[in-house]
Amino acid sequence: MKNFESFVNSDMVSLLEKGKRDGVETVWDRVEAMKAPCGLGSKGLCCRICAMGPCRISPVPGKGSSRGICGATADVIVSRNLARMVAAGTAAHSDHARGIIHLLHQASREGDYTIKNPDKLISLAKEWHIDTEGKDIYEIGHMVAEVALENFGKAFGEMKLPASIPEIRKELWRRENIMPRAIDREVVSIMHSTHIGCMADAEEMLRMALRTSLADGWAGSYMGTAISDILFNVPKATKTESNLAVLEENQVNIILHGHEPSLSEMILLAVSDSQLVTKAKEVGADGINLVGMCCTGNELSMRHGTKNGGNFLQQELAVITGTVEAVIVDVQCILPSLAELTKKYHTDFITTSPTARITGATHIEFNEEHAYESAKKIVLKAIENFPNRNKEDICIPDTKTEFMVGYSVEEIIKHMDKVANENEKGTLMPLVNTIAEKKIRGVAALVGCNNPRIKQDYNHIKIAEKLIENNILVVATGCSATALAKAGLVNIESAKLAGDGLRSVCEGLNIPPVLHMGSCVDISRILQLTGEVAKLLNVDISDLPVVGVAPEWMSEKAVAIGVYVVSTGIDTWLGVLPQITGSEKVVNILVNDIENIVGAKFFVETDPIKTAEQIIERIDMKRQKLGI
Ligand code: XCC
Ligand code: SF4
Repeated sequence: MKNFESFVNSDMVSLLEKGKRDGVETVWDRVEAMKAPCGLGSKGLCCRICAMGPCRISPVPGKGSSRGICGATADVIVSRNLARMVAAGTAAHSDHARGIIHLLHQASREGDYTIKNPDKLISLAKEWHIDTEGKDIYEIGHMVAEVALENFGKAFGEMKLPASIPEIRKELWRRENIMPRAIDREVVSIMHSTHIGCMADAEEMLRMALRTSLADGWAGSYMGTAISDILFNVPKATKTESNLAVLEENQVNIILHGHEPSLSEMILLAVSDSQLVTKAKEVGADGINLVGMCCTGNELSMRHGTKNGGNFLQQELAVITGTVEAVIVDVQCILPSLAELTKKYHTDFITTSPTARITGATHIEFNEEHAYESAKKIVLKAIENFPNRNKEDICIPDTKTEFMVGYSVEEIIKHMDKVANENEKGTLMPLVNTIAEKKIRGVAALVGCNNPRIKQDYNHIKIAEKLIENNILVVATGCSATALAKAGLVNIESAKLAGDGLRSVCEGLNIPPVLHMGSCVDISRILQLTGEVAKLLNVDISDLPVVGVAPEWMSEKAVAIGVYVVSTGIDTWLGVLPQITGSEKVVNILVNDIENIVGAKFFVETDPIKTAEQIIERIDMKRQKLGI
């Protein structure tokens, strides 16, 4: 490996050099060892769903096989493969939500999990026509949880969707037969239809994918966020720091990585347990330093201002610093390589969820019935590991960045209330006005992962810089939000990098030009924002000057997200080519024809500057159509 700066920011180079010296392997070594990706797989042309195969379709017409052994064409195979990615992504987000809903179901006044935001609970109960009159808040919580759980396996009709969806959008979904029925049912439908000998029509296959993805965005993710807010509170704007320099030389460093707030909220409590803090001092540390990573990092910083160590591609680098006593993980986006890597250092690698057990890790199952006790046990293990640190061989980079976080829709409204007219208080109308006055030209949602095939964070940063310079407000979640936070774009001072209009809005409201709206499940906050704005204007979401961008995506969850964002009526840019180019038909549906179905489409563009230019053009076109 030669030029480290071609795949990470300069502040991470020292860690890659240390890794090299330590003789350990990282994701970038494996990218190199993998050489060029499989040509057929990249195009989506490989099918292995039955034992007559695996079958591969030749990408060159007239050369090799044009059909699988069952007769499936390239269109069929590519569309099936894509639909299965959507089903997997939907399953991941929604199963996360199911876990949170179970917590609400078990929440009690005396228990480890309590209801921190009764107002949000009551408003959700009212929205779902649950009778709250004279009932105890925990009884209401129990009932809301039961109704929420029905959304997974509802036997008949449509599922319960949020009030923030404009009626006109729901009519469109019904008309196009993509109105979701129940989360589990949609996932199962895709698994059934992609079985050998079922769906062999690319367009209908994709329609099922659209329907499933909507169950993810507007139900799985949406409920996950709402009920997390009910249990752990609605995020408020707060300042914190990002990047690996938040690791502390003289403290027990714990990296908490994964997705579900059920674990992270308890670990957060445990690290301030006085007995454990005393214990940390006994082993020679100054204290316990909890550092979030990936979406768990986002969940923690959103609600508590916990420091964020970084995004997806920094999990191995964190270990290489030599200062991490434990990497504690639950589910999703955890590199299994951590098992090997942590063995080369003193770091304990602790898995906690039966959903993601990893050979070579220490498994301490997190027991939600005795959550606090479980969390303390896990933290204690980290503390006991502190004396094993090799103090002679550590490397903590020095760059860390302050950023603002916590912009739930509720918090955005609160900020705007300070300047709103009396009759517009408590609404998103001030945002609508700034868009109508062209101070804000449009809104871009930057979301999704890092992908080691792209220089870490590069696309996220370039696109965001260009957009805010052109008065486009950026709202960000997931690893994208962390990338932008590290780059210094998510603080109040960065308003000076924005165009005049956006800058004046940011200064007036005291907000950054890039609003950190949370984890990937929290993209539902962005859905809520767009739905409510569309309702205020009495238009469809597809009429708004709003776009989605996933500049460095890699996961199946990101595929489900991209598809539900487009199905919601929001044009979406992908910076990484999806594995679909083996079917001209599938490509054509996604970048063209789908617009006739849902009023939005995909754009694939790997160049960040061109991406931003296309977005600006498209936003201007939407404005023109709206007559603003
Ligand atoms: Fe995972 Fe959510 Fe992607 Fe980051 S952005 S790599 S999915 S942690 Ni969700
Ligand atoms: Fe081959 Fe058809 Fe079986 Fe796929 S389903 S592996 S294309 S025979």
